[in-house]
Amino acid sequence: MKKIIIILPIIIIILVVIALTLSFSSTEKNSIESEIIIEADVIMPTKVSRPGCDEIDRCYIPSVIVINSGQNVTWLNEDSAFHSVTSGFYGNPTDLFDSGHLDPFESYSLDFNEIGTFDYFCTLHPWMKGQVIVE
Ligand SMILES: [Cu+2]
Repeated sequence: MKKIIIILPIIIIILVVIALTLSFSSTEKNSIESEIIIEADVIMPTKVSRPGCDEIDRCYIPSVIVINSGQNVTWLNEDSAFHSVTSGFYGNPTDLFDSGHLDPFESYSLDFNEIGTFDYFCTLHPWMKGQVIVE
């Protein structure tokens, strides 16, 4: 009987320590997950899968980006729908670049080494247009 009286508090202490360790490690994990930030130069914001963003020039933000030759542009799809970054115009792609369908929160990066104006669009949403100007 005496043994049980001694062992029981020890078991309880061990269980409490295990519970605290588990809860600490899970909150640490959550804070790390929420700190994952994808840096992007151009974003595809929410709701651009419906027409209307073109009227306020906010299908890609910014819709026109000016960079220096040799620089890189990263696009990030912040919408819940698929989008693409495809060179040219809807119905008239130029085959210079094509991200394919970008999943929500998927990003796409490209180096621009030639000076020029590069129009692009979304293959799924004809109203989505953007431009990269390389100086
Ligand atoms: Cu789109």
